[in-house]
Amino acid sequence: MTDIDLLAMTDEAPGALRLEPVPAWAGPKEDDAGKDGGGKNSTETGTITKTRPKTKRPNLYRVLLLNDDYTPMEFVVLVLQDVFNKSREEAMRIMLHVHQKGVGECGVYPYEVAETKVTRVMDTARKNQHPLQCVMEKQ
Ligand code: TYC
Repeated sequence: MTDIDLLAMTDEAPGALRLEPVPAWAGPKEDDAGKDGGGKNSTETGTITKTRPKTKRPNLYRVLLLNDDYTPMEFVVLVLQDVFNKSREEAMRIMLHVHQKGVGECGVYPYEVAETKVTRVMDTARKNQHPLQCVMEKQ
């Protein structure tokens, strides 16, 4: 895949910076030009470029915890505090939600951040021999 293909696939929104060539006919008027006037005897050469603010929204992923019958509630609360930086109260609320509903959201992050958090949860659960499951889904 070429860079052009990748560019075409990018989901852009207002705000980001992007350099775009401006055709000669769309360039500055004589009044706007540099100190030589930019008129028909102008010595200015080169491509005129203009910046336009653009932002790229990152693709976001929800990180979800799944309920099971064996992982201790306290372990889930500690994971939520440690991996997802939740307060004790918020961690308790999320854990109870997952316990009662079967699934619950721990946070929404760009792809690589979400992936790292899922890995951290799964690694710590496995090390402690708990069946806790954590998944991510595109928002
Ligand atoms: N259901 C578990 C229990 O009763 C607690 C639990 C909550 C497990 C949330 C996993 O994602 C989970 N010990």
